[in-house]
Amino acid sequence: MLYNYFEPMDNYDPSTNEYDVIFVGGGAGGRFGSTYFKAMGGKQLTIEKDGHLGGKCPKNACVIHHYLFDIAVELDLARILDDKKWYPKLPTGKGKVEIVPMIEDYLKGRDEAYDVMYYQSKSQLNLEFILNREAEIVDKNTVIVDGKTFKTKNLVIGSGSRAAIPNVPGKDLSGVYSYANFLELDYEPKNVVVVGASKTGMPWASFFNAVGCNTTMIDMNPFLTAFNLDDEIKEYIIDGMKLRDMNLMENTALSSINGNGHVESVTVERKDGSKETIKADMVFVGTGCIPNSEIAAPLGVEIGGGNEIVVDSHMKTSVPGIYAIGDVTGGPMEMWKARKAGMVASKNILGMEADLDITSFPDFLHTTYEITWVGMTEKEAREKLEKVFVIRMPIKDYPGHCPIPLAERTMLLSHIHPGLNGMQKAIYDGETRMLLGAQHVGYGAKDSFQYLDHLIRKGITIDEIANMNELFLNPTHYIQLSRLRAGMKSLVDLT
Ligand code: KPC
Repeated sequence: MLYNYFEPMDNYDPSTNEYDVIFVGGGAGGRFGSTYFKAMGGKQLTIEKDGHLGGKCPKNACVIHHYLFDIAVELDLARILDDKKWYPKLPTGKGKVEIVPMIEDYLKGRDEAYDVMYYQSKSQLNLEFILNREAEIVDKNTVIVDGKTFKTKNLVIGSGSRAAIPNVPGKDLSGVYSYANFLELDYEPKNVVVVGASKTGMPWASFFNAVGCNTTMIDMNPFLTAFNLDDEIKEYIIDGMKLRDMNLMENTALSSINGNGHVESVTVERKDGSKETIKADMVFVGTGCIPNSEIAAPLGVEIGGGNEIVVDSHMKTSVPGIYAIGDVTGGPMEMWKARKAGMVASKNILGMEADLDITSFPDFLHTTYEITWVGMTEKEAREKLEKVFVIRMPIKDYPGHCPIPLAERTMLLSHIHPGLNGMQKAIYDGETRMLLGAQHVGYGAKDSFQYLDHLIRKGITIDEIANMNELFLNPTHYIQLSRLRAGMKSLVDLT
């Protein structure tokens, strides 16, 4: 290891009289903003209160989320094929697999990720930074760290967000977790209630179920309301969770968490007022995040109703010279937004006008499937446009079991358990022939959705997609399915 992240770590030139910009927060926004600023020739300093760069992504958010997803996918296949083919029999009953050793492995890997962040930031990107100490913001041009004063022309706040825990009785009992303290888990839960069918709640619930916990997931709204997916895709996702024996309760609110010291049960209330108490030794809360704007409030910047720092598309706050980026500016609390916001703030500070557009973006969600989407749903397209053309797999009215879609990771399911091998569709404007949107449930498509987002913005047509060079078999079947219809002047659905 290159450094000890429990110790203060500095990498700055103490002779600097004044910086062009100080970034408060060395998470994704601060690190990418700083890097862009430096690359454009500006002088930056990044101050991070944690002992590492990269923020919550490597600490307790994106990376652990994907780590648990990967394990859930492996275990999902092992459960589907338990004691069949060449799969061994899982431990008794539902086959509880221990979580704590997984966390131990994760923490070892995390140290190395921190180390890479440090090495890259210092040795490759030549960033100036201070780690493991709080920044005391005096005014927009003055920041104090450990009694030392740093002067700056501009300030960028990237102080992130924290887990929002519902204010219900029992919220402070031991056994109540969110992403933020999950890595402190030191026992093996058996009965887990996940609160919030969110981007965090869904994968964590799927993970708990896959390791063999009796898992209940509740949400006060109908499931997946917040996600821009067609109903048939939502049904496929939820049916997949039910098939795997999860207890799913939508339109159900958390009333209280009960126990004496430790969680023993959870009381929930349905929309019709009926209540139910569910046995639980763990509650996992996935009900969103609150921006950490408190650090900026004394500066007089406008704070919104969700505790976020209000910014314009240039990442400017209401106070000239103060910018804010990432989660602290509110939703969407996404990696692309944090990093791009850092870049946009840096450009604007250096006089190159740039805007952050958050109106549309590709998105994803995990259960034991990877779910990705971009652009318009079929429903939205049909409401807005005269002629809509859709391609879809599996084939809706196929009389037998449809083994397609099939590609890496679903080959076995396609052949042994057709129906579990995913669902996908793409939506075109039948008039202009332009791609409007796409949705995918399966594996391995997430990467391509980043590029699909870009291609949709560029106005890619079915004819151009039909002319692409596919790598067959492929997780998204969009190229070949589009080509099957692209010869038609007037497109006819292939669903
Ligand atoms: C994958 C990994 O460990 C890095 S987490 C990314 C943090 S940053 O690059 O600052 O957005």
